[in-house]
Amino acid sequence: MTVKDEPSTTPCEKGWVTFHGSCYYFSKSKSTFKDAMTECYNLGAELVEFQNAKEEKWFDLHNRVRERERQFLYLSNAEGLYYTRCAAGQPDNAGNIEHCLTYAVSVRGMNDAPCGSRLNYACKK
Ligand SMILES: [Ca+2]
Repeated sequence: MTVKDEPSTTPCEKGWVTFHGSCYYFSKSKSTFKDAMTECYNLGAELVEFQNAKEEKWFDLHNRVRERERQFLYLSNAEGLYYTRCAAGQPDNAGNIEHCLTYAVSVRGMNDAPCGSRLNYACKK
């Protein structure tokens, strides 16, 4: 879905943050998983999906310093994930209704959560 037709040295648009050749947009509002996916798609991006531990570390640090949000919706699809590190005890599919993945800054790891939960999200392109 992501179209990468710009050189990695291209600066990100206003409101986006650069890291390793990608641009990140941190939502100011909270959305359901479905709405967040649509929002990112409309911005020509996708929900954030870490490719490796370095990216996760940067994302985590960035949020601690600047964004102060506790949990982010995270891209999860049927194609499998490149990189996941779950928080302790997760995924637990609590109540049998947690079918979407989030990144929990507070515990530095992934957590499964209900898809209808309204959370912050980050788009990446
Ligand atoms: Ca959970």
